[in-house]
Amino acid sequence: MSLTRRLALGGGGGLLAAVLLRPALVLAAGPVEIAMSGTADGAQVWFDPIGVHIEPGQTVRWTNRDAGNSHTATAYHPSLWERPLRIPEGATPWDSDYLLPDESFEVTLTVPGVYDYYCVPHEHAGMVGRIVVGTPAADFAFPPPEASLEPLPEAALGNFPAVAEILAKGMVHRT
Ligand SMILES: [Cu+2]
Repeated sequence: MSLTRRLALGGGGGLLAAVLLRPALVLAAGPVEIAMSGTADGAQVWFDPIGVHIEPGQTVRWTNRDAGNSHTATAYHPSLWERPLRIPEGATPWDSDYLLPDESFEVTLTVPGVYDYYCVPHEHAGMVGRIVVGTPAADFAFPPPEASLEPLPEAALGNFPAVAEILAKGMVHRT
């Protein structure tokens, strides 16, 4: 920390100090919080926000705020139950395993791109979410899924917010 302070005070290093300070400010903000929620009777379940935009190196934290259900946050990846790849090539997939009420799980995303994830027991109820890291190309699309992998149900596919909406709003809440 003293290095940054010295540069800021030293004069002539103003631009460099600004560049060095920016990541520190982002980290000071802490993880981006995503709640796992549901109605009391369990009829509806969701992630909120369902879409978030972060910068590379930021951390996302899921917390189960649903007293009546256990949930997971699980990346779409062939290595996790043979699902289609819906995170960037080379990024590390994650699986929170079941989170009981008030339990949390966090992951730090460093590879820019689009990350789709789901809740294992509630994917068919449309409990999915999307994280955009950095700024993907305007014509971004996931690679076509291999036929051997289990495709996403319609309820999941229809729930992902558009990348453009996430970039424009920073955070997309469930409608
Ligand atoms: Cu769930």
